[in-house]
Amino acid sequence: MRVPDSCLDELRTVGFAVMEGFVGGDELAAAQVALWGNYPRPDEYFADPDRHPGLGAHPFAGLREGPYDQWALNQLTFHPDLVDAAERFLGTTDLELYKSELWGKYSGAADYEQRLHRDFGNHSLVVPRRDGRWPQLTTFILLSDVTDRDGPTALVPLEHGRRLPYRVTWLDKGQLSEHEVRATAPAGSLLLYRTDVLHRGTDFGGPGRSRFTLLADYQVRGKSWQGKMAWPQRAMHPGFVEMMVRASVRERDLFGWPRPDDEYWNDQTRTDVARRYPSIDLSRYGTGEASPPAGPASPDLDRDRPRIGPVGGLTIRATRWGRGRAHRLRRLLGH
Ligand SMILES: O=C(O)CCC(=O)C(=O)O
Repeated sequence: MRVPDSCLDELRTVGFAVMEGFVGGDELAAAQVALWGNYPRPDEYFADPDRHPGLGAHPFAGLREGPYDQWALNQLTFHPDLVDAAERFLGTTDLELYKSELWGKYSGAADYEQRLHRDFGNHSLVVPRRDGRWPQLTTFILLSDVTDRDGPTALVPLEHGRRLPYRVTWLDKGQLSEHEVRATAPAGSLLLYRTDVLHRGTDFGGPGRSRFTLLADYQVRGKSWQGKMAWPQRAMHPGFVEMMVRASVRERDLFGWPRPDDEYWNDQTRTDVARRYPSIDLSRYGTGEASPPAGPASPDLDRDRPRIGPVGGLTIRATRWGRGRAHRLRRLLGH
């Protein structure tokens, strides 16, 4: 479901927002089933936790970097409504998916209680700009219900954290706890927050509980001081090959794939890339077709741009890329 503007406004002003019903139905069910290709089901785990020592080695032991063997999970990390929300929040179509992680937690496996921190510590070499330029968007798609007893993320609205300097250390235990808001929501919800917002993981409120989330983070493409994962380092994973074969030109772009008009493409690279990714459709690469160009990197600049559309229910901005997108959409929709 499309992330409403009110959610993105909240993200801008409060620093975080929770949207219920972001995904549901078959999409959510397929992702939930796919979890069991990566983790033991909760009843299996709790029947004998000692059989799964790896999950309790430390609080981050349940983290799995993308891609995954399951398309149902991979595809959620660039769900069209997530990309659309990232485009609107970051104010540009020139984006990259800079991290995906799956996180399974089981009560008693580890102590998940954290102290408040901001995520820029390991998402950036420097610090966020306080004027909001080049923000990073971090998201959690909840794949299980998260009640107060299921280790919800606790977040502090920006107005209470803003005065604290941008340190990369964790706050003292209990500091600002009176302002914490817990992101409780049903499975299928989306938690969005910024890397300058204070937040922390919390522990479970009882035995036999578990929490499963899929994290997908977006930023403006090409800022060398920001990021977390290097996709080439994950490119030999079979899930990555499947993702690139099934993804659209736009979706590949989110991973930093060379754009259709990049001078990288020639007969040799098209032939050899097609060997590396069997059955990939490279027909649009190296054909002189315009690439998704760099949009403005400031939300304020982009928000003021004139709009084309709506086309197929989407409001598209009158950028070069927007015009191309509108044209392709109209062709697809037959008008
Ligand atoms: O798992 C969570 O709810 C938050 C975890 C977190 O903030 C972190 O590890 O940086």
